[in-house]
Amino acid sequence: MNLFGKKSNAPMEKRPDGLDRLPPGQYLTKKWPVLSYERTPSGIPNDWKLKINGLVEQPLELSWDEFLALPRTTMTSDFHCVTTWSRYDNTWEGVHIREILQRVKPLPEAHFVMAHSWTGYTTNLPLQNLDDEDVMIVLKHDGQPLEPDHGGPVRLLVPKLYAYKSAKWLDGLEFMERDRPGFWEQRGYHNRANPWKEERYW
Ligand SMILES: Nc1nc2c(c(=O)[nH]1)N[C@H]1C(S)=C(S)[C@@H](COP(=O)(O)O)O[C@H]1N2
Ligand SMILES: [Mo]
Repeated sequence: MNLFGKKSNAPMEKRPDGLDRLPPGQYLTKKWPVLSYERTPSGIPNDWKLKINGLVEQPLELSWDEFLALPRTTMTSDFHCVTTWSRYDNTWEGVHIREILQRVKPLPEAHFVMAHSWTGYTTNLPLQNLDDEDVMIVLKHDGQPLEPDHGGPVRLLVPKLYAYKSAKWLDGLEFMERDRPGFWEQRGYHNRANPWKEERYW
């Protein structure tokens, strides 16, 4: 049994690379729990801008309307929380991270990224983990606008890492040469967060 009163119910499905679809120590839920340190903000700030800066050739500040005008992608992926729940087959709509990367052009010395929320939350990850085929800045989940509790109207999504790397209420991506720990990474969560290696805590 675990926190949610359920036994592990994982079928032994495999990914194309041979790893189990369900990472070790995880159980499946159909519900979508909410996990936030801070209170859900009452809405997006009037002066919200997505700020992409640091070690990039072309820093970018997008207003809400400019962000909404970017090309959209829809993708389905699994979501894994470090507190051991996983939710399969989430359909996400939003802007693919490569739409952003191709515009700002990270410099060769950019190796890490800090994602920023307008609430003050931060999370860090290697550029290699951000620059991936399934990473998006999302606006919709299963066809509905992303709920405020889940980071609506706009959050980062990095499906291959534990969900604390998927910053809710996103307003910035900062490209860095050296790694720096984000909010949970300073408070005991693992810096890398690979679910298949159970990189949960330090
Ligand atoms: N801004 C912000 N983003 C956040 C968090 C947070 O506390 N604040 N928690 C992280 C953690 S630990 C998890 S598990 C996921 C949870 O996302 P959910 O609440 O949509 O399930 O959001 C991540 N992003
Ligand atoms: Mo989490």
